Amino acid sequence: MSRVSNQAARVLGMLRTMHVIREFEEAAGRAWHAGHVRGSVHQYVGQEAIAVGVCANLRPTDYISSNHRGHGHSIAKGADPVGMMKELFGRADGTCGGKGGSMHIADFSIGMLGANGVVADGATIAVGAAQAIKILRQDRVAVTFFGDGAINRGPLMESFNWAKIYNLPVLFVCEHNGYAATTRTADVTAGEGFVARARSFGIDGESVDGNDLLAVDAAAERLIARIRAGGGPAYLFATTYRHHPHNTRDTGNYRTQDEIDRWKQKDPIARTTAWLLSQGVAQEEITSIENEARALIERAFEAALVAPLPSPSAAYTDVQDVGAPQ
Ligand SMILES: Cc1ncc(C[n+]2csc(CCOP(=O)(O)OP(=O)(O)O)c2C)c(N)n1
Ligand SMILES: [Mg+2]
Repeated sequence: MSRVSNQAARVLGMLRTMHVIREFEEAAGRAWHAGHVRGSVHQYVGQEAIAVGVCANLRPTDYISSNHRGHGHSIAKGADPVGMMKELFGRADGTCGGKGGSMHIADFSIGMLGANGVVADGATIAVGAAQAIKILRQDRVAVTFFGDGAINRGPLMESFNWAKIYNLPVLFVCEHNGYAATTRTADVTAGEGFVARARSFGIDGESVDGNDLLAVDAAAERLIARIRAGGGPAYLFATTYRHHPHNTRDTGNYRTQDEIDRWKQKDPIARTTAWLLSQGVAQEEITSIENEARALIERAFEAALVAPLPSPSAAYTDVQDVGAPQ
């Protein structure tokens, strides 16, 4: 590596993860359109700086929970993209044995408690984990990623309330991309809005430009340090944009091309790259991490194509049946 500051070296590592996420998401979209993936795929392209900036401040023992747009969160927390691609393809050696698919990737070995197809329900899981951390007196934090659409769902309100009442070590990360599927969230959010909603439960934090990796990283560092020190729940409100439609089934005809183009100019990867170049990182170094990410995901795609499907008998394992009659 060329001689650069410690911060530039850290940011270069984060850029690497952002590229892996982007390549993964583009490949996942191609895989869906080619018929290799059942259900639908919600791509995280454009939002990478949030998952990466937050997870860079977490330890392997910390927990995250996620939503339907969870691939980026999983990769940022350390999940293996090859296992994840196999999971999307429903293969036996996928992250969850091929039984979860895109919206239910979980990997407890790295503290990834699960993506979740039910809007806002991931928050309840993180709060439950944070409650366990507190009861067991562990030195851990839990983070939950959710979209601006979750702001109007009851489970999130219950999560805010419970987290505050019990002063739990949990960071609520709202990824404000302006839309809940085809609906503009500002049009359907009553009261003072997305930040006031958390504040009404006594939970405060920071609002950041979610496409600015350095800003997300710095805010997450401050908030997570406060939580670790016993400060209780905090809120990170990050504004961003998804480049693709809501999911691979969506035509996306409720957004103008002009709006999409304007946001693409604020692309978090391009901005991070520009910052690194200004810090003296060589272009070749950046190109090489980009190429490595592409090659990794190409390998993941090829591996997923030839991986075995689960045996039919696997349908009867991993089913939660605690205490049911024999
Ligand atoms: C309880 C519930 N209601 C509706 C849906 C259908 N649905 C899936 S994603 C989504 C929009 C979510 O928007 P947001 O939380 O802002 O996340 P984004 O997709 O923008 O990342 C909706 C309405 C659902 N999955 N769960
Ligand atoms: Mg949204």
